[in-house]
Amino acid sequence: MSKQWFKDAVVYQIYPQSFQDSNQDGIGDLKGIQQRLTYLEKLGVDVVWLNPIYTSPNQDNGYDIADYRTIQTRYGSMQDFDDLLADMHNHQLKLMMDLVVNHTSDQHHWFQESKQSRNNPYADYYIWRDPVDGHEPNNWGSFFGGSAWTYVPARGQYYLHLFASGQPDLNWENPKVRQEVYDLMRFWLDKGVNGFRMDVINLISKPAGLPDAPKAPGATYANIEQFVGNGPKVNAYLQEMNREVLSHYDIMTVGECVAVTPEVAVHYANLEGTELNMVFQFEHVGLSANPNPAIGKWNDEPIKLTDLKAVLDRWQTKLDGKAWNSLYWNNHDQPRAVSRFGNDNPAFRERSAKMLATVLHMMQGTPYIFEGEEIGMTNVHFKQLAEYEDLESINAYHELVEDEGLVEPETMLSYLADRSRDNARTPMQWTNQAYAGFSTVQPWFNLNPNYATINVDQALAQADSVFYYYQQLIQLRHQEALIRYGNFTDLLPDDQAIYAYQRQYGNESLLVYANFTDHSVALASQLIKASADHTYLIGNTDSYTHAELAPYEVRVYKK
Ligand code: ISL
Ligand code: CA
Repeated sequence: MSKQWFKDAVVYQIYPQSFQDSNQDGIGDLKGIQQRLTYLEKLGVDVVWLNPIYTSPNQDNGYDIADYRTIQTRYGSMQDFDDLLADMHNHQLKLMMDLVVNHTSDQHHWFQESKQSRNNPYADYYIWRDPVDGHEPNNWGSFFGGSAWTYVPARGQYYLHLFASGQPDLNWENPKVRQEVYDLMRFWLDKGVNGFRMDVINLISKPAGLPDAPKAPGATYANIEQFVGNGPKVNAYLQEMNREVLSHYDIMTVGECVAVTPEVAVHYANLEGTELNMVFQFEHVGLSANPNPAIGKWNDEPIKLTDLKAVLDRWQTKLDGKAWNSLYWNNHDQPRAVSRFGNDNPAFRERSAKMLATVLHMMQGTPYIFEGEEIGMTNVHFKQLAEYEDLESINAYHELVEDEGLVEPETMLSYLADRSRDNARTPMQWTNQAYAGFSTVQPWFNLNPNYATINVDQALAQADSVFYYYQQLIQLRHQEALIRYGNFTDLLPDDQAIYAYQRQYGNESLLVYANFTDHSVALASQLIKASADHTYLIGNTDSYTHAELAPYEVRVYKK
């Protein structure tokens, strides 16, 4: 069972440019991370997932890699990396790297060669197509706006980029490309890294023939999010990668999978371990997208609890015994959990952050905590476009407001405030001092002004802080096989206010009752009865015998 440790682990995600600056240039770096390892140890997490730190022109904050085997200078040197890895292992922390191999940067030397001609050694490393009637080969829109194709006169052809034009898609049909990827994976694994988070890995095999995708009325290009995922050869490629690389190391893998359903995920994350250990699915964070498909994810409507429960319940029950779940509320691409699913009003922030943490950490799967989540960091609530940094947000504003006129400026700013990826990317709030202890100079990206009250120092000084609550949840997971492996039943799937579920393992039982609203809600008699022979385990108030749940209250009972 030595290869099963991923099921017992809790992962902490570090967005390196926003975690800790050690050399006072305003950008987080590897030495900064090293300085904070005792903090992570105190929290009790087992694994760190580090977003990309490789050489990159940073068109997409490192998800455009120009050299897979060097460290981006602003983060430090390879020596700094080796030191960090060794020190993490000293602190009993494992390190999971970000593997971005659906695409490279257009600055990668493979692409620099590939674009020169149709007959150089790298000519088929990317996806090139002739123009059709003088324009793009199909109607695909990129995830970041505009066409997914860019024309290169030297070849008289277009190349495919599902993301920015600076992120050309690799041609996985070419066996040489696959071997290059396996080689670079071995490079990091041989250094002793403990796993990979694989960026958009279910996009590596494209739909056969690259046909047009359905296009929404009013849109210039087709939204391909539901169209390009899970292509015909993706399982074969992952099995090959597993045979050639993954199975030779004792590591953990999680594949970020766009448009993935439990039916498909049971293959990717199968318990026989022939592909990956788990996937990141998008169904819960994709709820309350805009009703107009041409506007895509941009909206500012709250999520309906019954919809949220339906999604999470489906993943809990359909993977049980067949595959393994990942559990997350947020990451570097998502708004902050407490702002989106809880309530970041000071009256409810801490209580709702603890409630959300409990609901997630008591489920079956491997929990992921995004930096700052453990102190209840909130969305930044920017008011102007000029405050944004993320190309997805900025491009979406220009396209939807200015080019297509589909959204009013004020409305779009409200959508961005609610959903922009930049909400996750403001620097970590360590102290209430200048620049929040992240740096001593103006950081690369604005801090959330609420660092004056929401910061690590404060959390460590407050006995009942969100931080110490996460610490307890992590300890409980480590102690209780019931929490790690028990099966899952939703006790009230149709309730609009309460999420109540049961976990069972052998003759042990766990009950979780959570109020997702800002008002008190009576507990159904069925729930009171169910808990009668259980004992109280953890919760965010001391009202655990009351017949109603206070606003955002959560209680866990065990038998
Ligand atoms: O961020 C998103 C939600 O709006 C998605 O469109 C996102 O781009 C998609 O989930 C893929 O994300 C991953 O690959 C991107 C990178 O920009 C993201 O940061 C990364 O997590 C391209 O490499
Ligand atoms: Ca720095």
